[in-house]
Amino acid sequence: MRDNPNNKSQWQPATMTIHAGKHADEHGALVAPLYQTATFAFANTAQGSARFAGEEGGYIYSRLGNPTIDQLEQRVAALEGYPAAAASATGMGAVSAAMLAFLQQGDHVVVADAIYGCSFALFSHLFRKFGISVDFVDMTDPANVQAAMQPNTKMVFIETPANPHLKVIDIAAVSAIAKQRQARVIVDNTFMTPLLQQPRKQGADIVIHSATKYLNGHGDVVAGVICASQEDIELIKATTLKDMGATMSPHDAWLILRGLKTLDVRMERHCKNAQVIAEFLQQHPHVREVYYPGLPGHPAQALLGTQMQGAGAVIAFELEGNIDDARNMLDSLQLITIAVSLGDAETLIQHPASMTHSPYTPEARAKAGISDTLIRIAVGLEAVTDIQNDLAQALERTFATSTNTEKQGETLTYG
Ligand code: 4LM
Repeated sequence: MRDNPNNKSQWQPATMTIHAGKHADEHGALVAPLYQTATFAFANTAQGSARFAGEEGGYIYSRLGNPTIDQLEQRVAALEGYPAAAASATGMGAVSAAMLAFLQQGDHVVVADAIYGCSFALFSHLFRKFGISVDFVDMTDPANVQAAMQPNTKMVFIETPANPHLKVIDIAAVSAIAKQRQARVIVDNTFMTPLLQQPRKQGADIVIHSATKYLNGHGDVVAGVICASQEDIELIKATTLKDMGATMSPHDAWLILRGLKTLDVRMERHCKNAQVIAEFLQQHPHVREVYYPGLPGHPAQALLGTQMQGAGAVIAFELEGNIDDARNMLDSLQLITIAVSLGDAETLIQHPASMTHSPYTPEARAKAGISDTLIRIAVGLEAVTDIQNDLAQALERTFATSTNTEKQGETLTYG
């Protein structure tokens, strides 16, 4: 049997997506075996108690550890450049487990103002319920982070590029501010993947992913991953993950290991397709504004090539007209699927104000610049001309019949 090629940090990322963390298999299986088991048998009581006491290595129960999940954790940790990782049941499981392991009543957290809707709900409702105060600030200006820091600030949470309209935050600048106060910096790297951005290089202490998205890439799993130092991961695994229990299933880990093998080629195609679609939307007469880091003039351009190695494949755009036009445009699509999520082979489109960002109050949405005419498209892997043609026909159909630019349309009030 050849050497276990674990975490060969000199490999290129494309090689790591296929080989990092691979365990040597006694039968020589090419693909990681799926250990679809809840529990592991002990040879005797002495072994069982030694494992529980931490005196002997080995598996106990799949909520505490599983060989298939271990391989995934080691692969993602290697890709992100951290010593360790912990897999979780969902991306939200990763956000909550990674943060609550280090927070307690009376602590304060600084959070970017535009983030995924359920992360907003977690911070603005649940955290507050347990006595953790939160300030949401526009982190595109790091001075706002400096102004929000308090003596009890323990964590700074960044999403970049941010959901839904791709605000880009300078991770190094925000990390430098957080470090002055010994606050941990946590970056949600879901939109970029470790192939396009490795926040550890800019000073992030913890990186989380919704592995539901690009890491898995095939729309058939809901999952998350946390990457950090060995010490931080041990603490997260021993507390919030073990006892709150949002751990990953072995089958999901096995599917993500399979999906990861094509991450490099998928991201290349995703980004190429997205650039074409962003440019198409930008020149369209019924599109008022396009938010995509790959377009000239986007504030992210200064960080492209340094913090970000690519612009990703999520685009947000402001349609002319009102909410009825936005809805009509989505309902006129024939190829593109109306669905939340991103990172799948299928191009997905959604209306943030009434879907992913409906947990925001209308005031918080307005403050974060998430309007009723904002549309988010997660560009997939189809032939780009087919994606573009579908958008073109839906826009044409919407505005050929629209009288809505004259009237107000409904204003969303829920949240
Ligand atoms: C969506 N997003 O936007 P799970 N972090 C980011 C996300 O976009 C998401 C999560 C965490 C969407 C889901 C419906 C930046 C989710 C949460 O869904 O818990 O794996 O990830 O469309």
